[in-house]
Amino acid sequence: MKKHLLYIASTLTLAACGTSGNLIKEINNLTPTASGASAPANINTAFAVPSANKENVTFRIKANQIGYMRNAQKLAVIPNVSSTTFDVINNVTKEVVYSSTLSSPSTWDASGDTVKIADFTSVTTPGEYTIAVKNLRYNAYPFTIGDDALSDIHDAALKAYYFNRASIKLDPKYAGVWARPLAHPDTNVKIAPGAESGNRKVGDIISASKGWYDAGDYNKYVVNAGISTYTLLASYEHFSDFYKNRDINIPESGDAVPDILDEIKWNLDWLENMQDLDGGVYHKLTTENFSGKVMPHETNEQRFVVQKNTPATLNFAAVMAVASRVFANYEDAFPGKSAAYKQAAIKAYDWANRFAGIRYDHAFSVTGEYGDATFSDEFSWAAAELFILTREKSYLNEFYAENQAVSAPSWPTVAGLGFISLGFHGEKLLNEKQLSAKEFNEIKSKIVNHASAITDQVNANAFRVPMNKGDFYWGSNSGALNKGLMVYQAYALTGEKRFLDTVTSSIDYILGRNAVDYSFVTGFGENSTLSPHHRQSYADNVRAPVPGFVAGGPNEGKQDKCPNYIGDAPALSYVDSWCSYASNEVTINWNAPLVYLLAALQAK
Ligand code: G3I
Ligand code: 9MR
Repeated sequence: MKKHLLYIASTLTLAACGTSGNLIKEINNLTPTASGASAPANINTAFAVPSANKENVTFRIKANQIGYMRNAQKLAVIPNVSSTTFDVINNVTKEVVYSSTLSSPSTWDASGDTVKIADFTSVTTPGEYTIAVKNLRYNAYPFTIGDDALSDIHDAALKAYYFNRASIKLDPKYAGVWARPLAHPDTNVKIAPGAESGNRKVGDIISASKGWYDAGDYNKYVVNAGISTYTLLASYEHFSDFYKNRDINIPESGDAVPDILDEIKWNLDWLENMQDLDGGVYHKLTTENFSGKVMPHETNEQRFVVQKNTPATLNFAAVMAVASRVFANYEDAFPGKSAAYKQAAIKAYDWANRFAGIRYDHAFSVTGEYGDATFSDEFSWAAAELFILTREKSYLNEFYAENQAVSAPSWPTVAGLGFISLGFHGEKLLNEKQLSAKEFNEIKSKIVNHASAITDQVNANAFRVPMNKGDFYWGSNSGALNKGLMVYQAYALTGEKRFLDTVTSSIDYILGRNAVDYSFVTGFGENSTLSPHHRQSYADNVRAPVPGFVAGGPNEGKQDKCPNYIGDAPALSYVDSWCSYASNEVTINWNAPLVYLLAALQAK
């Protein structure tokens, strides 16, 4: 097994194998060294890599540091040296297995780098490899080619949600070195000023347990939970065979329900309690201020539910509608849940129609804002999901009335999610005559045209990645992933390989084919994110960060004003430090498309 995958795999299966105690102890005692001399041989040697700066990233080969599916496109970015060829080397035999010509140089305006492309798509024999180029001091970080190459990282990206669960003790059996006591039971949550209604007064207590912490902070936000929960539900709905027997070692593993649905249900259980009796949904469950850099059980500030509003309520309606159709197949395990989700969705949608223009008012607390000013996309998405669930034409009419374009989704821009669901269910709706052929074709062509534009952009890009100069905002890595998510829908509808190549490029970008030379997923890759803005990772006295989280990524806004950003260019605006909440935080909405794409590449 690859050494950089070892500690995560051992943590995922700690209880089952019982042999990894020493390894975990080694991780615990590990301290970073410049030389790497103290790093045990089987540990992620990222600890040995000096912190990145522009000088030491320029002359690295940038490639996916984890792995490629056997039949996937395989590209690496090579600095602009005089060599015109490259070699792929088998890391075990040290033999050159493939040599070919580099592309001509091309410049990426987002980073200022002039680079060449090495294309080794035709290497399909499973194994451990690296890439070498004459006159370059460093080879590529080692990577795997094989059908299982992305298996462990997928499971870790999904398991990251377990590590961010509120209202539960993380048992060492499941959490390994990242175990922690129960925190935030959230059974004693106050109605904040502005959140009162006929039957609930300011200061009244409600219970809204469970759910996932949003991010590096410990608050829970409905808008962001919406897109995150949807994307995980879609991952299950689209790749249900892939998830059938996947065991990610969470407390529910081994029950009659796929682990991914058990994990999702943890958040649905919370979301249900964020709906007021009148159908409206609170924006967030939060403290007034962000907590200190402490473990969750070390905080004890009062938590509140804050202001019902239109976008939170529509996010809730959409997710509950999807949950109702997905959990309909698990009636035995969760009797009555599907029906309850349906009722909650309809009630929320009706509330949003009655109160169609209520924005989030950020007056009460300074924690996460997730403020959104335009709600057409939320209406469109919720209507699409309610149509698929109920087959009632009025919802389809409302979907059309919003007249939304397909775009890569993000927390404030969710129209694309409705198109994903309609694309996936389109064939069935067509057969049932719920959609006309014209309607289905129109939905398909909107998705395909969008995916073609992204794919053309990738093919014209010097790094061959789905990132333009203007794409480096807060959470840019989720932008790369959500473009892949949308393009994958075109692949599912057409089977065209060029779309799958773009999806592979999204993943490759996140795992190392980027200007800063990082694998942005904690615990995976020789040079991976080590110091995310994640309170648990910071405060737990474990050197290794909680694994499986993707960092936000380069953000030219640099709102945190931290020192030591790798560079000023947009694609270089990243620093792997706790300080950098604007480029190095983790959140549930950024991890969800990572889970989806890693499943998609393996399940196709
Ligand atoms: O709306 C503008 C758009 O018009 C413009 O083109 C674009 C280019 O910069 O910016 C857009 O606004 C950005 C907004 O996100 C919407 O994407 C802001 O600049 C940007 O500062 C804002 O960042 C958000 C950040 O909170 C600050 O509010 C992130 O998307 C969001 O992911 C992040 O979320 C936080 C939570 O509040 C708290 N929990 C952690 C989480 C992650 O850091
Ligand atoms: O830690 C907070 C992080 O979770 C948020 O995403 C971020 C933006 O809202 O804010 C962080 O908190 C910072 C605060 O906004 C400003 N002072 C420093 C805090 C981090 O240490």
